[in-house]
Amino acid sequence: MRIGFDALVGLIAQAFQRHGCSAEVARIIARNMVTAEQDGAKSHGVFRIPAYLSSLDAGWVDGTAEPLVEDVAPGMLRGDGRNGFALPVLEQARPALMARARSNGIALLTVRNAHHFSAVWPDIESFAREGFIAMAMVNSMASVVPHGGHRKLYGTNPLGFAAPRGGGDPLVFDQASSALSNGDVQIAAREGQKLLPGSGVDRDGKPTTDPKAVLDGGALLSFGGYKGSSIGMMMEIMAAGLAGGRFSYEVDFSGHPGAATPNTAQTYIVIDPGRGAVTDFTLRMEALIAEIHDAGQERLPGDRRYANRREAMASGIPLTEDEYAMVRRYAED
Ligand code: NDP
Ligand code: PYC
Repeated sequence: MRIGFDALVGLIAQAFQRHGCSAEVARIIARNMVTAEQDGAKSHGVFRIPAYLSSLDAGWVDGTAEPLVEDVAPGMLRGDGRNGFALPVLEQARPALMARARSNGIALLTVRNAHHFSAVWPDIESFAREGFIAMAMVNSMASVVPHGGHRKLYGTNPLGFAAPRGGGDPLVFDQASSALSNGDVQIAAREGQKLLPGSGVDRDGKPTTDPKAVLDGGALLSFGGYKGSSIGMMMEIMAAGLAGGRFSYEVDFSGHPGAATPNTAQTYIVIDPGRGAVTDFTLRMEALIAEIHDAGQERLPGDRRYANRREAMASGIPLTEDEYAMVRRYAED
């Protein structure tokens, strides 16, 4: 079946309000989740509803938290999620962040004490639509073994990057620093698929391609060996370290059965490319992209999502009958 964006947001927001979120927070999370679903980012779409709601039910995350955003330096804002979700903090800080980037050339927002449980491209794509370069750095809960190590320490810690183009959709990539995200491991387990070799280890530290073994006491590996491991480390430093939040290994769900969302940290950097050395940054972007295509790379990061979005905007967001039934159940129960 297919469903319209606003109708799906309405149902999901209803579910979140039923589970203790304020109307504003419910709307922000629901819009974010439907944005992911619309783009075919299934690992962070409606699939996430039960885990979000069980975190709320466990009293682990405060769905009514009022974010605090402090002005600490001309190019720096400091956010505190007050144990709520991260997205309301970014939403509150967004106008000031853009104003600072315009006046200073660059602005940075740190967010501590906040739960980020989604993809990061929705956080930054809109900055690029306003003409900015933007980056998102997020740390998560321990599920990745540092390179050569023997226990999980880093989160799957995504890095997002967005830059404006000379027309059309911005160039955006958003990638976990692990071989794959926890969300995709869960989907692979549900669908009986194997993981690629080199993705994870089982509870004894032995390489495995079985997603259930990774989830059942095992761990993920970084993408690209020691290089990806260093990116994962950098996300810990740039998110938790800089913001004063929890490192991924400091997230302790044990007192809150059902808790799933990581209470960690995020850092966003927004840059005005007009302050760089070129007169028209987007012309340089187009020159680079033309060369990338000429060199043989057809698909750019974001192309798949944008194609899904166009189709969903024309014909509705595709959901399986099971997904739709799940959404309705949570909205109406
Ligand atoms: P993928 O490996 O699926 O994709 C990573 C990036 O590469 C995307 O921008 C994707 O574009 C692009 N891409 C994929 N295949 C190609 C290709 N063949 N050619 C060119 N570009 C390509 O994502 P991950 O599994 O690493 O991460 C999935 C999501 O999980 C991310 O959105 C991330 O933010 C989220 N996540 C969130 C966490 C959190 O703590 N909040 C933790 C970990 C992950 P496209 O999207 O268009 O396919
Ligand atoms: O898919 O790895 C993941 C993830 C962690 C937090 C949110 N998504």
